[in-house]
Amino acid sequence: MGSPQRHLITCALPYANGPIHIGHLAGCLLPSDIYARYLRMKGKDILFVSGTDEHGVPITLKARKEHTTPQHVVDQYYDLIKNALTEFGIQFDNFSRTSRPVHHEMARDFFLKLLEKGVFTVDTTEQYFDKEANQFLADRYITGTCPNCGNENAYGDQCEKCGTSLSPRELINPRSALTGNAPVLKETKNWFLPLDRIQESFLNEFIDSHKADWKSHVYGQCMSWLNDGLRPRAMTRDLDWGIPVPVEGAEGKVMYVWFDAPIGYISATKEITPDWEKWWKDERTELTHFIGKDNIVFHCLIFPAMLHEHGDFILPKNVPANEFLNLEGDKISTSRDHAVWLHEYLREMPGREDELRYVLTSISPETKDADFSWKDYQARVNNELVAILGNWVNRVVVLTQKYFDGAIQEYDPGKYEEVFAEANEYVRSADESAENFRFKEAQAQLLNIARLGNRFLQETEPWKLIKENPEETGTILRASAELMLMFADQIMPFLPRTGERIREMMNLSKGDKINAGQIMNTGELLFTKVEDDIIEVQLNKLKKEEKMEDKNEQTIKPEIVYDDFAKLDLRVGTITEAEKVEKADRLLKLTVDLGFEVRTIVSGIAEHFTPEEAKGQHVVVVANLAPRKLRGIESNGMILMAEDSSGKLKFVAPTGGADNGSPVT
Ligand code: B3M
Ligand code: ZN
Repeated sequence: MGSPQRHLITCALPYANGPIHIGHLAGCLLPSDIYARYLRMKGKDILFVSGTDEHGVPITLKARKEHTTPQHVVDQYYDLIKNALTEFGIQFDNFSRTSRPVHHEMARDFFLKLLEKGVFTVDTTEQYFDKEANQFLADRYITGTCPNCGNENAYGDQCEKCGTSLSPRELINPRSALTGNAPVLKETKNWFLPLDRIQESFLNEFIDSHKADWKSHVYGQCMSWLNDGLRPRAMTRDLDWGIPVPVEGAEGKVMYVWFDAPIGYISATKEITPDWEKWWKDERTELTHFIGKDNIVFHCLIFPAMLHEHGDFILPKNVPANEFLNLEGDKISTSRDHAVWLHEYLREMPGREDELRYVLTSISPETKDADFSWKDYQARVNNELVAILGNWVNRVVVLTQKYFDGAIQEYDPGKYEEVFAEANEYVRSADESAENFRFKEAQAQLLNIARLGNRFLQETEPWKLIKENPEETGTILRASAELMLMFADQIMPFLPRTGERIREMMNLSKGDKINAGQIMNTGELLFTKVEDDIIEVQLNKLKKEEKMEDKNEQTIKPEIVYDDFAKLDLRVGTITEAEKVEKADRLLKLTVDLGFEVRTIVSGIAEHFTPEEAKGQHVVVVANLAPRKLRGIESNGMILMAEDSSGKLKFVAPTGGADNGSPVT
């Protein structure tokens, strides 16, 4: 096989339906970034891609919950996610979006190729349907009791409690996530990937060939799927959000989100290089997918099946999935807001990016679930980063300043052979670990260089030696500086800011070596202690979130500035006419008097108000919202509503009244 010429590294595409939390970071974002940085550092030709997953039910459900459009949801979260990841130092070559034209085109071509090759089977089956919402209930639109563990809130595609992958028909007591109603069965036609056939012709052998080189939990999960026997899986859905299925007879259908999303890795590559085919079609590319364990089936079985059947593309060489990260002994949960959100961490603990990287790698759930706790975070930062690493670097800098005005001295490297041999051994073993995706081990090995550095100072005692032998003191500090530089360069993939800052302290640009006479900058502390109050604040936040749990399921939307608010033109109005919209159970067509003009507004409030109840109501209207067609009717604005704890909507109106057309400021 020979060694690979280039490395293509992918990280699972987070859904653009919420911000990033530490679970995402520990699951795949951080390990993929470390691996990419590591290979880059070794001078390999690499490409590191990811992006947001902008289709699928998670997006539309979120939009529904926030009374907004899926487009608005994905636009908002793409920016939030991308900014947070950049600030945190995840260094993608491309962080794309599956809503981009390049991706739609790529997914369409992929689908058509499979169609042309006769890969799909077409089948009409009965699927759950919500009569009231007039919609098929795919994946997460349906909830019910898990047949495996009894969790009453399992989804139609998966039980998040026990991790079992499900199909809607397996749920006990199914309910629509839209209305809560019991669904009915209705026939619909779909395009299936015949995984049963592909298992025999390809997947059994493919997985078997990775028995030795894949993580055992990854291989084990694949084998358990294969032992159960794969079944055909629908690659199309009756939904209105996603990539339209480019086939006659499939009008109104979109691609299954798990069909299009992994193709996003290919699109993200094509988007940034005309040379994209060499990355995807040449066997000398080594493809590695970083994911969390809930994505194993899609990356180890379904996507490889798609790639194999397509025929033009390479297959993943490894899929080093991580297990789950818990928080304070409890599952991370978005709906309960039991999470540490990256954008909040960056705001509340500025300058501490590398600390979080360090801790998350130290506890990385590489082979089993792990727990993040703030007390442990504090202990690791204070006892390891501050006491071992920070202290060592500070001592070397301060002593060099004190005895030599910062000038690094001449030395005879041969004299410290043993010390350097030990440090080299840590580097060698860290490399070996990193190459095998054991980043926790690798980082620990590198920290041993700092331990060695401290020990070296402790044993040679330059603060005593300076009186009788300044020359030797200088060579000890020089050897220490060399060790520090070695550490700075090797730690870069793990703690990039720290590596850079050590070089800055030594006044060395990237790639520079130390020369005698080189002047170090005056030191600044690399790390500061995490005091109890910082930790208390974080712990209280989690407690508060739990108390508020029932009352407030939603997280506050990302912060805006006054100018964002000032863009809204809010006006008081009166509903003068209201009627039902035909064949749309949720919609009312309203005529609203704004004083200076009369508007038609279509509003999704029909489940909450009869036309009679709506008529005569005072309301607040977003008057400058771009017009939008709903069921063929142009809607000019939006009515503000408040949702009470039972989910019932109420009109928002000025108490005491105000004239139609009055601005709301
Ligand atoms: N959007 C699912 C997840 O966040 C997901 C991954 C897609 S990778 C192609 O679990
Ligand atoms: Zn379950």
